[in-house]
Amino acid sequence: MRPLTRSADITIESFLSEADERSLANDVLDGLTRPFKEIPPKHFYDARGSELFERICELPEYYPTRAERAILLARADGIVRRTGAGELVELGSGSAEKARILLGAMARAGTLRRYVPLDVSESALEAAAHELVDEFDGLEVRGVIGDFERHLGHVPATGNTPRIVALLGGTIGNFLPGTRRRRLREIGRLLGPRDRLLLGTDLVKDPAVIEAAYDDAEGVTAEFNRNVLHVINRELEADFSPSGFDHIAFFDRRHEWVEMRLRSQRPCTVLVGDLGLRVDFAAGEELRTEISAKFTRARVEEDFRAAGLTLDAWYTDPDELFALSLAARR
Ligand code: AVJ
Repeated sequence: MRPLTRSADITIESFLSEADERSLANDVLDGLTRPFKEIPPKHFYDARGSELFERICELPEYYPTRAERAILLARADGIVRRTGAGELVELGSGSAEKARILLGAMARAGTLRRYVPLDVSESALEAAAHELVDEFDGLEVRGVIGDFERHLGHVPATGNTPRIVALLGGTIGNFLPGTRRRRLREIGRLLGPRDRLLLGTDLVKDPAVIEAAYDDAEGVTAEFNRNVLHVINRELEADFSPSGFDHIAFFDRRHEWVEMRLRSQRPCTVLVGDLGLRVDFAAGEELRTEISAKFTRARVEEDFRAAGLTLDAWYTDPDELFALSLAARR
């Protein structure tokens, strides 16, 4: 643990270690030596990947960010009234744009006390913390630099003020069903009896709408997808040729999730220098880079139930593109 910033209102601590830097190496070693190659989506997000993702959020085809924001704007006051929350714990806080809406509602209700962002990006967390303490009088920020798959134990315990633990943006959809329920159960352990989980989930809809959101006309998502190859090249001394891979995105109706893949145009051999690994791709062979699950209310309720949680409130936008759920520990 390394205290990075300490001012009157801001404390930021890092829990990233050498073990975490091995995470990409381990995932590449496991994922590229399987019969069906796969790299987990968390490795998209270096500085360039995060920038590309921000651009995706503004694309006309990519509806989830706007839909979720519309729900938050319409419902934040109601959510705060219903929960009495004065603390927000946000898992994967990024630029804290959504937090601002919830913190604003807490300020209006007169309950606002503390914001606990958890994110892997130190720079994003620092910047957000300073902006928010300037904006909200008396706000305390307790930042945790880490990964919510590994560092939930460093989130401070719940106190006297009811809190909202938020996992927004549809991030939960990146996990396969079993892992998803495990993550939800772990997150549930952060909840006291009066606390609530606020979960953002993209909803099942016309596959054409979903597929367009993951294969935009401008090609930003394609570049975002290929970015994982740039990350592997740089971090592990690999020699992928990103332009030799086509961007694939399709809605799997049976599993109700979007898959993104990278398809090798030609047979090729990739060397991953740091791992002493040689990986062969056949012509047309695909590497899975992301699943993004789409939900129905029933599916969310089943996942909560299996994770020791229970649905308390369900909010959607008028077009039912996206949903926010409040859940309590059972
Ligand atoms: C950040 C995981 C919610 O799944 O929609 C956007 C990532 N991938 N376009 C999503 C993403 C392709 C996004 N999440």
